[in-house]
Amino acid sequence: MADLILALDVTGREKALEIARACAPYIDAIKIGYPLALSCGLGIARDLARECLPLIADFKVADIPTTSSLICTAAFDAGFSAVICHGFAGTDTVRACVAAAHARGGACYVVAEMSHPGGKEYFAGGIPEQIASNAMVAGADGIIAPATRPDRVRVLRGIVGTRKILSPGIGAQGGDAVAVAPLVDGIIVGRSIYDAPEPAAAAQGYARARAVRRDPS
Ligand code: O7M
Repeated sequence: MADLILALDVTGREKALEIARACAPYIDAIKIGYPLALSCGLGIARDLARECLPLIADFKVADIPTTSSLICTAAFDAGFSAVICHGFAGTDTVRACVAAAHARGGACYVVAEMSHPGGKEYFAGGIPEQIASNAMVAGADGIIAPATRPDRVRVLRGIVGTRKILSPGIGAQGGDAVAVAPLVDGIIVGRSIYDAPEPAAAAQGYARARAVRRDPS
């Protein structure tokens, strides 16, 4: 079973709350990134708390350890239950993010490889494998790996074992939910839900992928 995570990349408070409310019965978590947080402020986490779903702060933190820790702590203090950081900033930065997360009973996920075409430019040549491996050493709860490249998800699964893989790139970026869901712990879907004529119906459709059984390999 893979969770369905809604990437709520809209830029208005009322629109965000309306979509979250409509989709809540079909999703397992909401991921909030810069578009919503910068347009509405971190207080949006308190507003969304009424849906009683885990809130993931996707700030792709990638600074020196001290600054990264401060960013993560601000996210947890605002009501988020997980943060996402980049792995390329180094293992010390990842350790700082993990420590900030675990100090508040939260989780930290590390971007190991990106889903867009340009993601192949620098997330290549063994770097994603190294990032994933370092994330495990740093105690991260899981990684982010691209639904647009299931073969790469399989390779990274070999490194992270039973720790979580959350996978974006479904729908609008071309990734297939049914193909990727058996490989991961969470599928991340944004535009194909929030830009749909009926977001709730779209979320309900993607929720079917949650029932796909995990690939035993
Ligand atoms: O379904 P979409 O394409 O509208 O949205 C995908 C979401 O996943 C969006 O919030 C992106 O910022 C995010 N994402 C990627 O699309 N690709 C990546 O490689 C990594 C992420 C991500 O979530 O990183 C944490």
